[in-house]
Amino acid sequence: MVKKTLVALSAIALGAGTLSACGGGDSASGSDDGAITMGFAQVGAESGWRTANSASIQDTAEAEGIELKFSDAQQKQENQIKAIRSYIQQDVDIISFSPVVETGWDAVLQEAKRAGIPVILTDRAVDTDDESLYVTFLGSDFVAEGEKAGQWLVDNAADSDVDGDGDVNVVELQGTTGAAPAIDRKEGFESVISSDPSISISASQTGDFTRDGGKQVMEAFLQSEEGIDVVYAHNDDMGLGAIEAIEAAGLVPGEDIKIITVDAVRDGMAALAEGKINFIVECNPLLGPQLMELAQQVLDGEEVPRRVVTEETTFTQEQAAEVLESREY
Ligand code: GZL
Ligand code: ZN
Repeated sequence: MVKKTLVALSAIALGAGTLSACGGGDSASGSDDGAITMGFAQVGAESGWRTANSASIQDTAEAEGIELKFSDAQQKQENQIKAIRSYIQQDVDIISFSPVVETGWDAVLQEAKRAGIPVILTDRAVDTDDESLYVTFLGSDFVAEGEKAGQWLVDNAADSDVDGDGDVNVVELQGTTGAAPAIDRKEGFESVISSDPSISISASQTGDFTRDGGKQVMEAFLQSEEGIDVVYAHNDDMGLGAIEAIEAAGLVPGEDIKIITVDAVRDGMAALAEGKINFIVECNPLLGPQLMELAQQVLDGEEVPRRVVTEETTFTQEQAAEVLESREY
């Protein structure tokens, strides 16, 4: 009860502009030293992006003196739901998570709401009609990422018709089925390539955002598909798996088959710099600083935007070679 009253008071006090920034003992926190306690339910450790994302969250919490309870769901929704329930039991001040898939969250988010614990979504979105179930969503615009990938292909269609048959034949390695980045990156990519009738997706299958998944699906595509010109992988890790399959088939990745990926993690950028990938759309995993700042603002009763979109760009092979040494992840 104490927490709710404090949050309510801080919101009122803020209105009068008198409350100092919380954290100095007058914060709405469950722990006695005034530090914020956050429960974070992470998707898993499936990719280089996820590793960098987890490090950013953990490092920032430590630097900010935020007590972080952190769990890895091995990409299983039921494990994330269990973790969120345990945070509710432990009466943390705030809950944050990256929903592995878009649907199936209303029940557990209702429980957090009834417990008076605010929720911040990071990275991936949920598909819900009840907007009151979370305070804000911090993450990338995945549709825009797909559009950027599609635009590069439209701009480079002639060079991408590797077999010269007049058609640009794309095979697609999709991310985790039902995940916001997989749904949206597909939507954005298709919306842009539809402007060029010579470009089409001849096969599309999930590789679950992992290297092994990308390798296995690409091996199957190399058996089943004739005249593959381009691979569009929803993340670098599946693209790197596809490179292994392409090389095992005696083909040269980046030349015999063009490769477009999303993330721009170090291993992807190294492959781009050496010419095995042709274009990467960045998806920034370093959400820790913005997440902890939003958490502080929410617990101080401040208004926060409903949606905070992360800044990110794209890379060609030349640009990757220039920035590789200075990349943070
Ligand atoms: C995107 C993130 C995706 C990455 C993948 O924000 O959810 O999940 O693109 C990761 O590498 O597995
Ligand atoms: Zn072709």
